[in-house]
Amino acid sequence: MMDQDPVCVQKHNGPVFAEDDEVNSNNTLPNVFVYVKAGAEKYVFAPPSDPVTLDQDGCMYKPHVLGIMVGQTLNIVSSDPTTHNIHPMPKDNREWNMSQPPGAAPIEQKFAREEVMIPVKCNQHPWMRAYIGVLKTPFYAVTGSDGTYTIKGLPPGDYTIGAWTANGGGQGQTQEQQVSVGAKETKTVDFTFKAPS
Ligand SMILES: [Cu+2]
Repeated sequence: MMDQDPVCVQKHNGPVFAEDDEVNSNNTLPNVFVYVKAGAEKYVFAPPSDPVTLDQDGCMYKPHVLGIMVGQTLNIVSSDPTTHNIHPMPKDNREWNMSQPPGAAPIEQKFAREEVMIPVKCNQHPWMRAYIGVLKTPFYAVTGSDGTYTIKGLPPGDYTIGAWTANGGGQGQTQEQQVSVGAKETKTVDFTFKAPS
């Protein structure tokens, strides 16, 4: 229900559904954050100079789930003619909230520590949610509309792969699996989540 802000309603032609419990047409999940949870600590990576963009469009965060590296710039923009108030709610990073009126400059922020996941809300629109995974390595991905993900460039070794989804009746779910990767080897790691009861 977006009725409290007519500007938000205007951008949608029909009903809008909660993104957290979305399921793909092939019964897989989008917006699962998959990442190397352990095993890559000995490698040091500089954050990319390219920012990660978080847009607010139709009073929804796009993307709904994103990964970013420690020290990489998060570039927050708005495509809406209404005021948003972006409010990440971390446990291990600094908490802040900033208003962004229509036409305001992008907001640039960085995260100093690893954290999976940081929920983001909007203090103006209670339905708005995004989730940010912050890592020291570039080894993460978010599943798309076919439920797949790809993590490339992992050096040979033994790793713990973590997976997080908001799907789960408001609680979210996490899983992990072990995998060994050899040189130039490709491995498949599938996760199966339960439907919320
Ligand atoms: Cu908002």
